[in-house]
Amino acid sequence: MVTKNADQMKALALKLFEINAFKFGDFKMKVGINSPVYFDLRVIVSYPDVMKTVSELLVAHIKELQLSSKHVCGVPYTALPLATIVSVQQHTPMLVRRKEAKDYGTKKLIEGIYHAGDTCLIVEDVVTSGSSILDTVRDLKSEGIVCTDAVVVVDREQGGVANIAKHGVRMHSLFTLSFLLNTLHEEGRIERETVDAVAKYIAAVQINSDGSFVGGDKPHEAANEFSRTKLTYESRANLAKSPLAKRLFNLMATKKTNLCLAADLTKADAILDMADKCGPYICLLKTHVDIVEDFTESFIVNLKALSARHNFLLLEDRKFADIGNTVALQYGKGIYKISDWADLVTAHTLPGRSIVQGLKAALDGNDVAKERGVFLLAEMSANGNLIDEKYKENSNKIATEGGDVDFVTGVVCQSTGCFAFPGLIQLTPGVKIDESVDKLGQQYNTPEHVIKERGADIGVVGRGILQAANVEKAALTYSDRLWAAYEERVAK
Ligand code: 5BU
Repeated sequence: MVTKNADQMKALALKLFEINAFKFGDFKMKVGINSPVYFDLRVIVSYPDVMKTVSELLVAHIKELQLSSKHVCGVPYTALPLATIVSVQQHTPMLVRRKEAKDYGTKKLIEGIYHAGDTCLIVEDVVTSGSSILDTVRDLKSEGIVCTDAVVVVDREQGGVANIAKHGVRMHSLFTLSFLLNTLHEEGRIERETVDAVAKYIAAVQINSDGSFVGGDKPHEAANEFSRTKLTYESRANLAKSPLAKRLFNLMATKKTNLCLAADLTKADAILDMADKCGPYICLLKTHVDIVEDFTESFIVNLKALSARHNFLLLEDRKFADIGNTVALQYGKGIYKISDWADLVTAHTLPGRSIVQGLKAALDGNDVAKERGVFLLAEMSANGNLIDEKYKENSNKIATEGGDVDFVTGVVCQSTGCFAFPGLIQLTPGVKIDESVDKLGQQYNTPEHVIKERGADIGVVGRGILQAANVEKAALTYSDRLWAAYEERVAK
């Protein structure tokens, strides 16, 4: 670890977290096991200031350690731009290792000018087992080049140091995973619980350089322990990228409710009455504003007042599905002016990323932009719906990758497998105490089933409450049962 520039190191750690160069969740790794933490330093090429800082720190590190070599060589591909900057800044010639030999011309694996006996410093972004470093070292060695040291940005502390040392290569890392975890915790970005869970995972999952695990099957058990459904809403609030997700997670945790009421009634007064009665037991009130027959602006004023009085958020279940331009108009204009009052909306992912961009565009320059969010639909409760696995996978990508993730609060879906990122909220409709179907294809599950088996964070209940003889009592029962199921789910 670098000892100098402590403030710069801390700032860089926070910046890397901010730009999603690493995240927490449940990620499939190359070695065939899931990991609670995932690094993707490929994104840094999009942030020249981060590239500059990382490469400056690498150069400082090389100087501090007095590592002198004739060449530098980056491990393909992510470390190539970093190695390039290091080479230029230090005036040290670079070598480029091809991943595959060309099948024409020179068939060379190593590009650049070198002689047998030359020394070469390896540059790498993230080290897990160290096997990628060893692949590069092997090819350099086969040309007679001597490699004794590697500078790396992040050491995941899963056996890499020892694995490469066995081949005579010393690893010097800017960051260890422990440093990153502790820094994020000190700066209030993640809970102690997350630090401990990841540390436990890392200790249990140590990898040999051939990709096998130290300790046989045990690592697989450790990998299963850290999934979004095991974490508390408080700790997930800290991991959320969307301000609305943070707010909703915290609201749920303090009010101790994960119930969303679907207020599917057609008269404004009936909705307001329901909101007043059920308000104390819900975290969200879901509307379909286009079914209200006597809509007026005062309905919205009254609904907002109830949401403030009882501390719940408003979700307009508009299910936007058009091109970005139309969606921006539907969200901000027309009779309902949804963006003026709905904290959250729902949208289909059918049009692709432009659906999120369209919604965000409607808020451009608006003060409330940071107080809005969207739930993306990745699955439906309707019997025979057309959503398939590929659609779900792509919906997850829209929700978790790219520049608009701060607007995505969660995912509307029916099962745990739709997304893994713990900073998103799973909203699951189709909840009723008596599991059944309705005449129009709705399929119901119990509160316990959706929370414990299907990964729901919030259960949406409409007719289960609206048609009850005593709606307040029904809301309390649903709220209690959903909450108890959540507490059981996260209990160790
Ligand atoms: P119910 O009365 O509990 O069946 O109402 C369910 C609500 O959730 C209703 O407003 C639907 O529009 C909404 N819903 C759903 O039921 N299933 C889905 O997959 C999605 C939304 Br998306």
